[in-house]
Parts: sequence; structure tokens; C-alpha cells
Amino acid sequence: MVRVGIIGKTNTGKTTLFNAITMMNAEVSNYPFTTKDPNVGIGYFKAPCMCKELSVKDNPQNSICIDGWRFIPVEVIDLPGLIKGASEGLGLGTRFLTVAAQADVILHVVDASGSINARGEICEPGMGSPLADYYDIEEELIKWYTKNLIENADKVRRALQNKAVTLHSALYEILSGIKVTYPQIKEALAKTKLDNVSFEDWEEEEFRAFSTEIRYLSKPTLVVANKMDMPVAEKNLRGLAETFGKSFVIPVSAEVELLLRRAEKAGAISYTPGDEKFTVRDASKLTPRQKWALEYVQSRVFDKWLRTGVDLALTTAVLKLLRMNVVYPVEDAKKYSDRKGNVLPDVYLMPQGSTPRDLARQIHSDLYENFLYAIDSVSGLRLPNDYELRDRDVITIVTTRKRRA
Ligand SMILES: Nc1nc2c(ncn2[C@@H]2O[C@H](COP(=O)(O)OP(=O)(O)OP(=O)(O)O)[C@@H](O)[C@H]2O)c(=O)[nH]1
Ligand SMILES: [Mg+2]
Repeated sequence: MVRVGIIGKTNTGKTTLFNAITMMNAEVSNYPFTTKDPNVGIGYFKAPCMCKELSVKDNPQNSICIDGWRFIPVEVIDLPGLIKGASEGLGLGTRFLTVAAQADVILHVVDASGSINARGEICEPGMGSPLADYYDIEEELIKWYTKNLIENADKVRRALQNKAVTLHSALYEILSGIKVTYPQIKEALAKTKLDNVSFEDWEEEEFRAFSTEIRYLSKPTLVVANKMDMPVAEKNLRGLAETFGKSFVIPVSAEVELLLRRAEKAGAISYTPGDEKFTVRDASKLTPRQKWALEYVQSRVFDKWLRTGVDLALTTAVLKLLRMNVVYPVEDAKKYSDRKGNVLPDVYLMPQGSTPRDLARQIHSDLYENFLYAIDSVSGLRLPNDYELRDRDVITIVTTRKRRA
């Protein structure tokens, strides 16, 4: 399962976002460093379900279908907050970054309303700087990656004493534990031109340059501009979008998403996460406070930003940043079902460039070992084995044992 890590300065709303995504109840407060240990949960993002296009009634097994939207599970990790100087031990330090390093993609939450100061304490909205916060936290991350590599440099040197071992593979031995791939190491060495420099000659500057590349290549990152319900957030959002590019900054109001999901659970409204509207079930049953809150949500978020942005942030992180395609394996190519008759039972997230054989490997080693070929179930055509899976493909795998996925 894809893992999404939530990082950012303390008090930016990471746990609120985590609770909104997972519907858990992790502690939230307006004091810095509320979260002391990482929270882990399951969240769902939505993609248009193939049941609509194929006009079939589906019975999802590993995901959920609501009104033609497929909700796909991801693991979400909420981390304790950071502040500038964390790598020197300020705040809670950086020891939890080992957990962040296990994520496939990062949501970096900033307080777009500028309501926290440099130390992460609540201040007058607009006084804080989300851009400066972002850079402070990124600096801590890069320092952590650099320190981690320097601490392991002796291991790399020892491995390199064996002339058969390349620098790439020696570094891979060290970095694979924090989800860095071999091609990423190759790319980072090439980009920094360190593939031409003997490891013996690497100094602080070289370690840092390489670690910086590794941080960005191995952990694609989306900026979550949170607290967009506050008026001053708009100006800061513009600054963030100009700096990082519009598609890498998502305006979000985590607190509003959490409020809506809880109100939906309590039966007060109908709302599907990611929707651009919500409807009150029975206005006469709302307390004045609830009424005020829903009016705030409507005017401050939906009228202005169309949506809370929580679902969009997850979808963008997984599908765009990680370049995943949603693929539906089915055993019966005509009924689009598994052997029990469940229609469009499962979805798999496959990285761009994956082939049907890669899909077989993800499903079961038996399927992979006995793989013969795959069929595009919608057209009924046999696919070449080097076919690159596309988003929303419905695939039947044919094996030597006549067993199908
Ligand atoms: N206005 C507004 N406030 C929010 C939003 N999201 C979170 N907050 C508030 O921001 C404060 C901090 O929220 P948390 O979720 O505890 O923040 P955190 O980043 O997890 O903080 P630490 O765990 O202490 O690092 C709380 O007072 C939240 O109610 C939002 O979308 N809008
Ligand atoms: Mg927290």
C-alpha cells in the first residue's frame, strides 16, 4: 500500500489533516508539539470508478465505490512537528524523521494563514510566514539526510575496499532502508557530478549536495497550504504558488473537512469527501452553533475554494506526484469479475511504466511465475508483454495453469 507522510512545522494542522483523512481522533491543540509520537492510519482518496464507464454494478473488495467514485486506501503517517533548529535538538528534534523516510510521498503542511510565529506559537494571523516555515523545515530534512549519510560513510568506505563494489551499490546498501531506489542514486550522483569524484574526497559540501538530491528524488512532496478558511491565507497562497508552481501547492482547510466528515457521520449533512458541496439533511434540527459553523464552511471554503482540498491533496500526491495508475485486475474478462463473481473487485496502484507482468507480481507470486499473457478486458484484445499499463485499465492475466487474476 502507498504510504503518505505528513510533515511540517508544529501547529500547522498536520494532525487535523490526519484526523480528517483517517477519521481517527488523534490529539489536536493550538499548543506547539501536541503530537509526541507518529500517528498511523488508513485514508482513502477517490478516482472515477470504471463501473460507470462499463455500466456495471460492482462489488469492490479492496476498496470502496460510492456514487461512481472508487475510494482507494493509502497508509497515512502523521509526524510530530518540527521547528527550525530541530536537527540541533530544538522542539522534539528530528528523531521521527526515520518514520517519515518510510513514506513514498510527502505532504508538507504549512499554515497559509500565517497564524504561527517562528517557534510555532499562535500569533496574529498574517504575521507568520508559511514560505519561511517551509524552507526552515526543508533545511532540517536535508540536514537529517546529510547527517545520516555521514554517519554511515565508514560503511560505504569499507564496502568500497572490495574493488568489485561500485559507489552506486555501496550507497544503495545504506539508503535502501529509507526507501531510496538504485535509479535515484544513479540520478543523484549524475546530477551532482559526484559519480566522477572518489568517495574518499567527499566532504561536508559533497555529502550535502548528494543528500539534497536524494531527499527530493526519493520523496516527492506536495505543499498543503492549510487553514485556507482564514481570510489572510489567500495572499500567502499566491506567494506559495508562485514559488513552487500551482500544481505543487494545494489550498486546504483540514479543519473544515474534519467538521464535514463528522457532521456526515452524525447524520446532520450528506457529504462525500472531495465533493464541491454538502447538503443539510434537516435544517430545523441544527443548533444555532451548528448552523453558524456550516454557514462559515459554505462562505469561507466552498464559495471561495470550491472544496476543502483534502481529497485533492491525496489524489494529487498519489496519482500525479508518484505517477500511479489505477488498474483493475479481473479474472473473467467478459463479466469483469473475480472467480466468486465480484465485479471490478480490486484496484491496484501501479507506477508509470509497469507492465502486466508487474501487475501479476503485485497480486500473487503464482500469477507472476506462471504468467503467459494479459488481455485488455474492455476491448478483449491480447496485450503485448511489454505493454505499459494505463490508468483505468481492466486487465485479465492468463497463466500456464489457466488461472486468471
Ligand atoms: N482555521 C483553521 N485552523 C486549523 C485548521 N487545521 C488545523 N487548525 C488548527 O491549528 C491548530 C493546530 O492543529 P494540529 O492539528 O494540532 O497541528 P499539528 O501540526 O499536528 O501540531 P503539532 O502536533 O503540535 O506539531 C489547532 O488549533 C487546529 O484547530 C484549518 O483548516 N483551519
Ligand atoms: Mg500534531
